[in-house]
Amino acid sequence: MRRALLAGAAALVAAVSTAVVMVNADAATQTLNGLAAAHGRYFGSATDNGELSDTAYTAILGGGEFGQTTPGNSMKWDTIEPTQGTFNYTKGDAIVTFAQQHNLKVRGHTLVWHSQLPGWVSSLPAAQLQAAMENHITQEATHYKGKVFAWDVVNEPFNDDGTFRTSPFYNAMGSAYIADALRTARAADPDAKLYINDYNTDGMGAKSDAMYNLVKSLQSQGVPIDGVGFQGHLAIQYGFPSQMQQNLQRFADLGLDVAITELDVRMVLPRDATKDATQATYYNNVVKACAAVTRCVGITIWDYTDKYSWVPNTFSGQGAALPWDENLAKKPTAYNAIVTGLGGTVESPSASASVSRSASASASASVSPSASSSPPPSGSCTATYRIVNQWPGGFQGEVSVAAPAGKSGWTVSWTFANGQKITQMWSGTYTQSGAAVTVKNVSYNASPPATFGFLADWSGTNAVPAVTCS
Ligand code: 9MR
Repeated sequence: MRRALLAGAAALVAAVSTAVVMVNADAATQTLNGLAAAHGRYFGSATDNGELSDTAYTAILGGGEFGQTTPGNSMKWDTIEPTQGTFNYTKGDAIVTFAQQHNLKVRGHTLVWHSQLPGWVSSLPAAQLQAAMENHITQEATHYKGKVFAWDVVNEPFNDDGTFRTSPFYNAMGSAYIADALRTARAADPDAKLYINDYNTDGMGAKSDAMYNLVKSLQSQGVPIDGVGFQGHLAIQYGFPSQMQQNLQRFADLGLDVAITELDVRMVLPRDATKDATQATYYNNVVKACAAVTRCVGITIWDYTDKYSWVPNTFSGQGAALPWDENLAKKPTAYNAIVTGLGGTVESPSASASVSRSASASASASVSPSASSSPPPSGSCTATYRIVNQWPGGFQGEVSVAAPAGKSGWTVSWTFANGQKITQMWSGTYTQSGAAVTVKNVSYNASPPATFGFLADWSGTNAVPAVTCS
């Protein structure tokens, strides 16, 4: 894989610099799923029932680019069991039928989730919740036995700070509902891979630490769990998740499959070439992170076209998150970044102006950032501090460190102006003396680029400090 990537990157650089037509025998037949399948993985897209009557849309969904699909809504509790004991599989079955006709494997999504729950579940007395949950799982997983290869058994069990999210299930059973759900799903469909799935767990951080600890604890109790899903709902304005590959790897090292289950990369509208190029590097980096982890079994984008993206309905003024635009046209930047991330090659830059632009974006994504035109002096480094998330009393921060190739070992320092106090750090070791903070690398990220993250307390004001790096 690494050889193929290096070869691809070298070929791309050659094509860009010489503007010679790069002949690629596979270009005509290369698909995202074909490239993924060459490494034993799938590349898929979510879909939904309303879209299946859009023939231009289904021509692409079922036309070979994808090898897997996930129903975006049609297997959720409110659709399947809208009133207690009455099951309606019509919508989920329609997706399965389409998938079977077009050679798409189906991930089942999702059996137990706090959202899209019918009112009757939330109104049940706590004492009846466990039986209702077990019945829902047993009925639905039995219905789809042999038709889905994996289930998101439990979806989004955590808050962003890593505490358990309250839900009717948590309120009635505590976190034990998770083990019970997994055991019930295993009994109903012993062949399906059983996953827990969440968002904002893509990189190292408090929330992914919580998922890691949960999974280890489930394993130590003998609870059936086969995989962890990382949704991958990213936004270019919030930065790329910290140490994504290492994060996926630590879960894989527990003997689990991992999967990118709902990938999209949104931006503040309108689109422009710079935002598209940044988005392309995000797609490229996610795909490369998965490709580098042997047990990363596949990648699903959360629908393939902006025409049917959930983003604009949820985040006002944001969108353009997917590799196909709202007219079902491929965006060369994002699409080619996925292709190169999967080890494929892109068309010659002379083929079209837009492909040329995307080729350079993909090339820079695949080539070491130390190739930057004005590198800082040897031995120096730069650090960028950002607030990832903030809530009353607490915040999550992240600092990325960049340096010319060859630097080994770094120290980042700053002085808080408003009494902030670090409480936890990952991918760095810190000392805080009053307002002064000093952070040094850990063994595995001594050579930049590196990123570390932390949780801290704050009150009143939470200014971004000036940061130095040496
Ligand atoms: O894509 C889904 C969208 O159509 C629904 O309106 C929304 C309702 O919550 O759910 C979307 O899918 C979510 C998925 O089931 C779980 N992770 C987050 C996804 C985006 O909200």
